[in-house]
Amino acid sequence: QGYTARPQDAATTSAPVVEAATAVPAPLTNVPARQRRSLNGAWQAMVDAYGSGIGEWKAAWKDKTATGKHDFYEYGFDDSFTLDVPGDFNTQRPELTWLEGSVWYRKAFDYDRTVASKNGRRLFVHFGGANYQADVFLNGEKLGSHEGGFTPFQFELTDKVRDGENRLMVHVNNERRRDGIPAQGFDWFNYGGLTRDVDLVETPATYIQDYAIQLAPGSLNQVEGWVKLAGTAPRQPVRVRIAELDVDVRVQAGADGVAKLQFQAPFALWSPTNPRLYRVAVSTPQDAVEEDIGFRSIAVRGDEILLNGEPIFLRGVNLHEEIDSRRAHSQEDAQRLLEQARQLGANFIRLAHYPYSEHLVRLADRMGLLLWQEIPVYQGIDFADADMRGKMEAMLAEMIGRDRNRAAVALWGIANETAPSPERNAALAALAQYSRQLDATRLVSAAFYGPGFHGNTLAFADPLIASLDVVGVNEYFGWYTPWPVEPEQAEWKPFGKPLLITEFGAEARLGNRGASDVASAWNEEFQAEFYDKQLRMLRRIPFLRGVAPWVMSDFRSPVRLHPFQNGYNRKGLLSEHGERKLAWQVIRNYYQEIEQ
Ligand code: GCB
Repeated sequence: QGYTARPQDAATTSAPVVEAATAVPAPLTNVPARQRRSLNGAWQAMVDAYGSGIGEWKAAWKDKTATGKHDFYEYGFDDSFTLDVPGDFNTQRPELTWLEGSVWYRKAFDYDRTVASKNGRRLFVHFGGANYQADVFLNGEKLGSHEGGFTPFQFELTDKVRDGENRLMVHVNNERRRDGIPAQGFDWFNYGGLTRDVDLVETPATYIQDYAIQLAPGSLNQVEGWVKLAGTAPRQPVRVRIAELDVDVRVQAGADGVAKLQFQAPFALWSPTNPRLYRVAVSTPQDAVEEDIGFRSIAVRGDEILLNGEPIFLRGVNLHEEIDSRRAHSQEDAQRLLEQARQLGANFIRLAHYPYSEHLVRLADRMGLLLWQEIPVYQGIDFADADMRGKMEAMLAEMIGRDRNRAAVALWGIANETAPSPERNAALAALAQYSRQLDATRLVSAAFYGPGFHGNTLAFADPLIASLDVVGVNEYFGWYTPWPVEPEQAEWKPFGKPLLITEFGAEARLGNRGASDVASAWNEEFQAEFYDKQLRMLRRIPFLRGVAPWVMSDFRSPVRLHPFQNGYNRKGLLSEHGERKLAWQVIRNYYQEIEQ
């Protein structure tokens, strides 16, 4: 079914969650370091707006070609067009702009099965992400399905791959669904397709599936982690080396393939001002991977956030994974997005509202930008749906499984603006717990919409707060809701936990100029004044530990109908082309003031 079963015990531990026997194996971590062959590039494609090829009747996945005189099939790739992978399909051909339906992709590859099987090699196809539902076939046979548009998944081909030419086919459907995550309503463009890298990955019979090599919570020099092997012979010696620090640790994996790890080293700690990474090598007698890992501690003390034991203020900004009005997907795209944040003076980014490409997260590690990464549990999720918990947990596990060794990631966001209800409260409290079980080294947070004024007081209550380390508040005083008092008069009631203002913003169209008190003019002066007023309030909140304006750049959103919006949410500090609005400088100045 594409997602793993929910572990029954919710105890907090950083040990890996052992998969249920029937579940699809978790994807390999650190794919860039594996022996792999990229399947990026041109794929043959076929548009199937009604999704009619997936059933038994038309069965496009059988990928047949007519031979006899009376033989025909109502599908065919051979004379079709191609789409670039990775990339959303909507922006590659004008007739696909508004498609919310199915596209079939096909790619041929050659494989030397004889050599591989002689050497006991296993073969996987790994997808960085496909929005939203993907059904994957090899040579007319189904490998499996995956639900969720922003997290990685893989299928094993070892027993199915042929010697010589193989045809991989993927049916990707991006219909918005009532039972989806996100559900049907969301304020961004529903880019569909194979939006991220696709790789063939070869491993030995028993391979290094995943590992956690991070500082133990509360420690600045002690690593507590694990390495998880998958395969037929999981009892193997495991070695972890960090040459620069003279670390050479040998441990033994048990029958479950898990080797626990513990060592101390005099790390130069990772931080935004010194994003130090160390080359870490993990090996077994059969397998070996390496990558650069940063070591740092992130913790909460009362209402403070501590980075490496020191209080930190998060000078943030929100992003969408969009550039040049398409889905961003490459290293170059990531570079451009993160460079904008750096120029703003940010040390923190909220990756709204879904996991981003691995390129971006790895680059944030190197650039020293702290991240909040979240799953798209956004607004109108149907928490009463019996399958919802399993889906949320699968997405969380896939996100954490990919990025648990990234120092940049400081917070896991489990939800954005969900309405309290008994089902929601129970499901998200369990999800917060599951997040700690998967990864005890990150803070758990969620963003709430609110709060409301009672006289001068801003009081805010939600049962979910109790389950979180950090509280994220999205507020739009001066835009969606009027200021009932002067900003300086606002008194925030403490939560006893750190507060992040995870969103605040107002719309302006680049180049519209005029009076600063007329929202309906969509002008830059109004937006700049909005931020001035906000900062007059925010500067006075004693337990405020960070802010993130909504949003870095104007982004496409079909729910934005005004002619000035023209299909874009215009709350960007930058236009969709990267041009600065007046508000950009207001935030830039604020961040310079904080830094000094
Ligand atoms: C919000 C949402 C965000 C929207 C934003 C807006 O509260 O979290 O996804 O885009 O407001 O502009 O309305």
